[in-house]
Amino acid sequence: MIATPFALKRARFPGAVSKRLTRVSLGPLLAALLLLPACRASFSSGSKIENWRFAIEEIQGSVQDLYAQKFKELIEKKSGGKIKVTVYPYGSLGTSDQVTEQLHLGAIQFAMASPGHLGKLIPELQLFLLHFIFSEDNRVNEAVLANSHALNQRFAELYAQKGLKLLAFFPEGWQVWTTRKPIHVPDDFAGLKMRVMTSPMLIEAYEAYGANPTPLPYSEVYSALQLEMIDGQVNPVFAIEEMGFYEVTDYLVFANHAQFVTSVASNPRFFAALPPERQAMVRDTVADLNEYIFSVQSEFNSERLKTIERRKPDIQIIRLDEDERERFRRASLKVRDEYVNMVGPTGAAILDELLDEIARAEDRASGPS
Ligand code: 6CS
Repeated sequence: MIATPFALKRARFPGAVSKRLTRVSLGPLLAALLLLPACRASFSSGSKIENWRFAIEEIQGSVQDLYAQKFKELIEKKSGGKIKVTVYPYGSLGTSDQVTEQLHLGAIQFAMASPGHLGKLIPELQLFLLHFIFSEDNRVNEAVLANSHALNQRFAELYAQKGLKLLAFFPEGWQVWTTRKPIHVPDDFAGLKMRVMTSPMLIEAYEAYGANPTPLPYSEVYSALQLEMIDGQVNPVFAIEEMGFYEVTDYLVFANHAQFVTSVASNPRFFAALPPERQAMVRDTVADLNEYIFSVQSEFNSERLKTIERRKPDIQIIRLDEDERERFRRASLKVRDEYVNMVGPTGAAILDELLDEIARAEDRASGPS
């Protein structure tokens, strides 16, 4: 395999046994898949059927899974059965970085790629990892993510430069801290080993609060919590429930400091070779999925909080008040400067444009209807 910037040194915990890892056992299909020609055609009753592979970064039943399953249903229907979409849940093809690499190489045609990991390859993407950027009104965020020029046009170019085709961004819910101690102000993070995704900006984001951030792939988080090699982690509620992180934590802390945002991407050579009507079919399908996936994440995040409370009645839920949030917001501001230093003028311009778009979307949302 060629050397690419996707290579990631993974922290390991020898001997760690986790039931979560059995759900996300890594890589068994990987080698076989890479041997298959991309987009293999098969014959059924004399008609040619194209196979499209779609890898996600989450397990079955997750927000990303529902997205990919709906994409599959719509594409298979719209193509009159001439296209078959196979969805690969997290673990079947490896970590997020490995999935991105397979997309880049053309072994798969579609994948989810979250800025929390993809920011290593496209540093500007790390603006999604800055805190207190997005609106507190998630409907505003949904509209901005779907329509933003800063995000959809400017990032399309940056993805293309790295051999990826950006199709869409969508939110998966508020990031929630899970910890073994209460958190109310930045000082409460002092020395806390917080697992973060693997993009470097997240290290800066949590160092700003005095924490000791520890990047790890998703598949290793449960065991690391269980073995107390980390003190906490951060993810939306639906993921905290389905990955079982709540089982090995005492506090869920809601600061509404950041949305978990992901992107849907395709292989550019595959996409460019599609006939125009199929390209349009993919674009229309992705556009149609915005509203659907927003409802899914919203419902999952509220329903699964109830599930967590039912299964673990002694879990402590902390919702930061406005004064507490303001202390975190102030502590986070210097990370915006670090972002600009890290990514340079293109990223700075995208950030400025995005902040302006969010402010205008908030004005529209609060204005007379
Ligand atoms: O924490 C992570 O690494 C993962 N979290 C979610 C909710 N989706 C994918 C991502 O890789």
